[in-house]
Amino acid sequence: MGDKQFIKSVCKACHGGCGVIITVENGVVTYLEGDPESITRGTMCAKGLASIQHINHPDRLKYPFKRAGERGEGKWERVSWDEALETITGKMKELIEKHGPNAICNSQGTGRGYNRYTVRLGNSIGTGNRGIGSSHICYFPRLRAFEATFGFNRLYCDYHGWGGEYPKTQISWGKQIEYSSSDGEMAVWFFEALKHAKNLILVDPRATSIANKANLWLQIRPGTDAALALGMMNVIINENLHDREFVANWTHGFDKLKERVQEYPPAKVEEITWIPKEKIVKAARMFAIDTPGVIQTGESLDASNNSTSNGRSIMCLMAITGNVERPGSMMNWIHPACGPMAAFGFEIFDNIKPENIEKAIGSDKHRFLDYGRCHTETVLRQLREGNCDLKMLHQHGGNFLFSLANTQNVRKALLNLEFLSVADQFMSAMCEIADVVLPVAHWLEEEDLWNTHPGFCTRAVNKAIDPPGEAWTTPKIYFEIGRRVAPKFWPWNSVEEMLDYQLRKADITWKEFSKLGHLSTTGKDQKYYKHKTDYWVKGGGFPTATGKVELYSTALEKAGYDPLPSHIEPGESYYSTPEVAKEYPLLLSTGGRIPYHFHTQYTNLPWIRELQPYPLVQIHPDTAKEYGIEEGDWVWIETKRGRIRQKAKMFSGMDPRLVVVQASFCYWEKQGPERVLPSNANVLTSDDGPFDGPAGSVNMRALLCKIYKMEEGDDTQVSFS
Ligand SMILES: Nc1nc2c(c(=O)[nH]1)N[C@H]1C(S)=C(S)[C@@H](COP(=O)(O)OP(=O)(O)OC[C@H]3O[C@@H](n4cnc5c(=O)[nH]c(N)nc54)[C@H](O)[C@@H]3O)O[C@H]1N2
Ligand SMILES: Nc1nc2c(c(=O)[nH]1)N[C@H]1C(S)=C(S)[C@@H](COP(=O)(O)OP(=O)(O)OC[C@H]3O[C@@H](n4cnc5c(=O)[nH]c(N)nc54)[C@H](O)[C@@H]3O)O[C@H]1N2
Ligand code: SF4
Ligand SMILES: [Mo]
Repeated sequence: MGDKQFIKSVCKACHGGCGVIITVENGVVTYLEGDPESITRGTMCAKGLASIQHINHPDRLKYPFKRAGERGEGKWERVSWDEALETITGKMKELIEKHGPNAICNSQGTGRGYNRYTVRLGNSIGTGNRGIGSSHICYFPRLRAFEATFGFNRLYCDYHGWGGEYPKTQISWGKQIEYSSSDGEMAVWFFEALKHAKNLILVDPRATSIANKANLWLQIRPGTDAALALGMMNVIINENLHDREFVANWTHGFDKLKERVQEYPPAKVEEITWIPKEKIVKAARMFAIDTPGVIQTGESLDASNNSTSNGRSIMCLMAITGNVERPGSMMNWIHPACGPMAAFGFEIFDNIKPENIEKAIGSDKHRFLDYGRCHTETVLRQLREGNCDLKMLHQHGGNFLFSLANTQNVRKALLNLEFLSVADQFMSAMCEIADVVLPVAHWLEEEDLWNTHPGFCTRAVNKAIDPPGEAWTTPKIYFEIGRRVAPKFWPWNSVEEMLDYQLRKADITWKEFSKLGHLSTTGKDQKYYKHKTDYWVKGGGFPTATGKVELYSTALEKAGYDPLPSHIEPGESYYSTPEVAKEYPLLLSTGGRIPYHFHTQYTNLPWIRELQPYPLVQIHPDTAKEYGIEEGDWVWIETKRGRIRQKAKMFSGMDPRLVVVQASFCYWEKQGPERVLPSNANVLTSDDGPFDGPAGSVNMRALLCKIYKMEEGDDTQVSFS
């Protein structure tokens, strides 16, 4: 028998976080299992376990390629890493020389644990157009709302009981944590804490898989969350159920918020949200009385043209009930000694000249975008119109042909870039239209630091096997690009030195850390009630301009926006566009995570494909009957933008008017338009606004559509327009 090794690491097959033990036999990964000693207590999911099929997939990209024909023609020439990198960085230097750094955008898809490298590269180049992508519909609106309200960018649900108490009331608000384990809160922690909870309130248009555990389901009309939160605060404040001590000592603008919530009495909120007013009152009382409580918030709140108010109103609800920094409530975790690792990207932010930040495309209209970030839809429109200052995109993971609104328009825009380079593990649809493609290693093949969102834990990603062919790890690719284009900010002699640098404050080297596995601040080491100490402000308080939790946001006011949250109707709805509703009479929501896909990923892995071979659209049985549709029928879903087909899945746990399509379904086995278009939810979405004012978010979860059964033979060829 050959040798057998057990390596501890962290799964990154989603946003990541599960501790894993990898079995390697004779240089081959033969088994993956959860690490019972890790903070995720031995749990893993189908996506993570299917990583064995991912690493061995025959279609993995193994070498760098340069385009040999027209963009998107599919002709490639294999090149050396040197040539690929010189081509990319040569173009960067040429464009900086000619137009300045804002001509370059360096971006990524969803968070995969390497955000800090992406940020550092952008900052080291000095570009104000630091990133396009989906951050404005995913997480950033919430982060910015946290910042505006509390002065720091995140409060997390205290599911851990470290302060001696678990939440008594949990609200799951537009989030399926049980599937998504996202934004720093893992399903395993949520379920553990639920055992200790008295109440679970579900705020979701659908009865999700945890609905049977909830004592109250608020079946909300998509896109009306701010109205609900304001309505709940109306009840709480008018019934004097708010935490008077916390409000008096630690908040700013309570009187103004009190005035604002008078515009949202439960009867009116019922009309807006379609939730019976009795339930709104019941939820408000439950959350205010049965404390401590937590609210886990999800992406649906961000993918809305009212994203800032969605986030802010829920945060005000946390604050007026005193559910801040108290054991069992919402917590800002203390960072471990190696916190500076997360700052690796932002520590050189000053390298971007203020005038370049000011010129970030679209940031004049959406002034609450992340620092030095441009507005994606504005950039793409300018590119299509041929008048864009941005000329080059270097993209590391992510696939905008699936993730951004209005796929046909996105593709046209990307083709108008002067230069596009993409790093990926497969020849994705975005790689297909690139000039240079770089092959990337999988997490089982790399060494890196891993910081989970909550920031109380940093872990080591340890390499189990070599990458295929000439694929390189993510840190190595960034390091090699960085040192060529901005050597001052990438001064290390090796990747290992760069990892050591990130760990310097913890006084530990990468080699030592790799063996140790993690650095965490958990249990009694966590500090609660930090606002009562000198932690943020000497003498106590929160790090905002007023030193208080800003119910009334001075930052939003200064930027010229409404300082208080309010309801804004979705851009396309029965009420805002009744004329569109005549032709498109059903409500459309796109997205809602499923357990075994990660956006476009894993439909090419046999184990995963077997679990669900086709994309599924959820339709209420009454509606299906009306349209002559049966379980398993192929159905066309059509909006003003286009149409797609998915298979009907009967689902009675939602309003009969609602249709929910699966997002990001990729036919990896096909090429060109047949891979991208047939079932892609973003063929249906609009890139035309209205956008959220401060954050520029697009609505993905509240649109209008029509549906009809696909006749036999009607699976027409699709083409790029
Ligand atoms: N398995 C898996 N996990 C993932 C991902 C994945 O693709 N697959 N993606 C990752 C990423 S990038 C993200 S951002 C997260 C997202 O994960 P979550 O934030 O958990 O979001 P979703 O599951 O998309 O949606 C959660 C719920 O919102 C409901 N919903 C829809 N519209 C509304 C609305 O207007 N109001 C309210 N209150 N609810 C609404 C949906 O019915 C759904 O049940 O998941 C991450 N984790
Ligand atoms: N209609 C609609 N649209 C949505 C959503 C929705 O719910 N509805 N969700 C939105 C959200 S929340 C998000 S975050 C986006 C996600 O959208 P993206 O992040 O843009 O999309 P992904 O499909 O996750 O990108 C996957 C690509 O990254 C590659 N990849 C995977 N791992 C790595 C890696 O480690 N390194 C590199 N270089 N490449 C890698 C994969 O091979 C694949 O080609 O989609 C958004 N778009
Ligand atoms: S939830 Fe699944 S994919 Fe995500 S880190 Fe855990 S095992 Fe990996
Ligand atoms: Mo996301």
